Formats: sequence, structure tokens, C-alpha cells
Amino acid sequence: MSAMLDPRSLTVVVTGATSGIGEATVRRFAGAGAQVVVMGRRKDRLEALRDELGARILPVELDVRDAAATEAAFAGLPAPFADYNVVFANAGLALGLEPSQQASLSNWDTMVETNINGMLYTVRACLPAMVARKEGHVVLTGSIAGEFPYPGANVYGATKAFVKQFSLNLWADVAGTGVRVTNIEPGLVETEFSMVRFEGDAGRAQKVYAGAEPMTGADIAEQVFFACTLPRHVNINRIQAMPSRQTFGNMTVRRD
Ligand code: NDP
Ligand code: 8X3
Repeated sequence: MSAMLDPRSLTVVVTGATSGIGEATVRRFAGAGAQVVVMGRRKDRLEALRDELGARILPVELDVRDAAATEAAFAGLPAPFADYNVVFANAGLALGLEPSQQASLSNWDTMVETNINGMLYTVRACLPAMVARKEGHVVLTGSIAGEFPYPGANVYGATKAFVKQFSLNLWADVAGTGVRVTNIEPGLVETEFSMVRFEGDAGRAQKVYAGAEPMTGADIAEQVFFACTLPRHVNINRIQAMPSRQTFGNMTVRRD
């Protein structure tokens, strides 16, 4: 096998960098000497990362639901960050766990706008430059929810199924250009995800992880780091990982 890539040669852009999987990935790459552009809406957290990790971090405030702002954020990156070669389109969220007949249409809109549209805006904003440079890596955050159904996952799971198929189609487009594509599909990871899903209900959020030995953001960051530092002739199409205590639901028959 050829040598692994030197992370110090990487400039990584992370959306959803202000917490959870994104923040852990920032720390993993920055700790290995990469330069990292950190994107998210919470400016204070972006600046705290820069203050803690130093000048190799560039904070860029961005709501990925805004196509023009996303385009401008990438186009406006200063040297040396402008020559990014990894983009982790990770920003996303679930809102609610109600069955479809009760779910909030506004929550559905927000999930589609963030997990699908925001991800697409991010990819479209970075892809032409990476293809032109003949070097790059797009990493998407899918989910096991894009593969396996569960009650209440309705639109959230469907957005992640979109990510799954889009990642494969994206790879079909760019294979051979020097740009790689990887879909990271985690199961249960303890982050702020459940606090967001349950609108700040900490008790309900904690129950999701209690006794489950969930994965951590750092566990997922390690997978992203692995995929991105493999020699350039290797493309990891997808990484699906669960906590050792998580598995699939059984088929269910409702007899009432
Ligand atoms: P967190 O809630 O901890 O992090 C979500 C990140 O997304 C935050 O940094 C948030 O930043 C950002 N974000 C949300 N909406 C927007 C927006 N409109 N514009 C820009 N950034 C946004 O959760 P996770 O780390 O768990 O989630 C990261 C990704 O992982 C998501 O795509 C999620 O669906 C996926 N995932 C999570 C799993 C889990 O069990 N935790 C499992 C499988 C997938 P800010 O609010 O500052 O904008
Ligand atoms: C997050 C994983 O199983 O909570 O995407 O939907 S799950």
C-alpha cells in the first residue's frame, strides 16, 4: 500500500463544526496538523475553537440553508484556506419523533432545507474548484436512519436516504477526477443531536443514550480521518458504524 496522506498537507472545511461529530472532527484534524475552516451558525463557538486551537483554525459563520451565503463562504476563503482539499458536509439535524400523521410540517421543512438542500449547496459550492484542482474529498454525514426505518424517523430518515444515494451518484460523477466521496453513516452518537431533536428536553435526550454505551463524536471523527488520509487511489464509499449494543429492529406485525 502507498503511504497514508500527511494530515499536515490537508486543509479541511467542516460544516456543523460547533458541536458533536463536526467539532470532534475539527479537533482530530487540527490535532494532527491540518488547517481547518470551521463553519456553523453559532459564532461564539466557532471563535472559541479558533481561540483554543490557534491560527490554523478559520471560523466562518454560515447557515447552510442559504445557497448564496454558502457559495460566498467558499468563494471568499482567504489563502491558504482557499485551497481546501477535504470538505465535510456534516451540518444536519432531526426535529421531533412523532409519527407522520402528527409531525410538524415546519420541522419537516427545516430537516429537508438543512440535511438535503444545505448539504447540496455545500457540495455545489466546493466541487468545481476541487475538480479543477484535480484533488479533493467530499465527506457527507448520512446515518443508519437512511438505511433502516424506525417509528418517528419519517422525514429525518428520508433525508439521510437522500444523502446515501446522492453520495453514490456524486461518486459516479467524479470518479477519476481526483476527487473522492465518502458517506459516513453512524448509528447512535452522543452529541447535542437529541437535545435538538427534543427541543431542549434534557431528560428525554439523556434517555436516548442511557445504558447504550453510545459512540462519541471522536469515534466518528476517527472514521472520517481514516477515510481522508488513505492513499489517493483508495476511495471509501461508505462507513456504517453502530455502538456495540445497537442493532436492527425486528419486523413487526400489529395485530390489534
Ligand atoms: P449536533 O447537534 O451536536 O451538531 C449538529 C451541527 O450541525 C451543529 O454544529 C450545528 O451548528 C450544525 N447545524 C445545524 N443546522 C445548521 C444550519 N442550518 N447551518 C449550519 N450548521 C447547522 O449533532 P451531531 O454532531 O450528532 O450531528 C452532525 C450530523 O451527524 C448531522 O447531520 C446528523 O444528522 C448526523 N448524525 C448524527 C447521529 C447521532 O446519533 N448523533 C447519527 C447519525 C448521523 P449550529 O447550530 O451552530 O449552526
Ligand atoms: C441519528 C441516528 O438512529 O438516532 O442519525 O436516527 S438515529
